[in-house]
Amino acid sequence: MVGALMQRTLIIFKPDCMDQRHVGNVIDRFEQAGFAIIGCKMTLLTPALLREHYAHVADRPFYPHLEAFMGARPVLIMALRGEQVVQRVRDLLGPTDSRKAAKGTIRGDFGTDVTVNVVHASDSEVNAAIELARFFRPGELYDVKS
Ligand code: IDP
Ligand code: MG
Repeated sequence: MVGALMQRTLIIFKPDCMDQRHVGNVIDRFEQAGFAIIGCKMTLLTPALLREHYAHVADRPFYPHLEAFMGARPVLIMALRGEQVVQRVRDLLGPTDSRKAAKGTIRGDFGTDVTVNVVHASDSEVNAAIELARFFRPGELYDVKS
């Protein structure tokens, strides 16, 4: 499609999403929106990796709680590709605080609070590139056309 803005974004299915088995529901929403899965792995996020990934909040009082939550169990990490996928996934998630997220959004339907909020998604195209490089080697992403 001429002029279509194809992008990639980085998704983390957070420990609450894994424990409560909402992964399938969340992937279904991404697939229904037309996004393609171009990479996937499962990993236990280390304190060092979390401090890097969450550097923008690492000096906030809640950071130790966030690090403990995100490192509590192995999680699925996924790369998605699609038109305007960065902002459109953020729209599907809703705001950071699940309690303020509208019903029909992923956080509004499955989230608990401001920390325990189901899914991480990159917030800009620049950060998506940085985050994808943090979690995937180039050969681990498959830029399928569909
Ligand atoms: P985002 O995930 O909606 O992009 P960020 O501001 O990037 O939100 O914060 C990263 C993560 O840190 C959030 O998803 C949430 O888990 C946690 N977090 C953000 N703000 C707070 C807070 O005020 N209290 C507790 N945890 C927070
Ligand atoms: Mg963020």
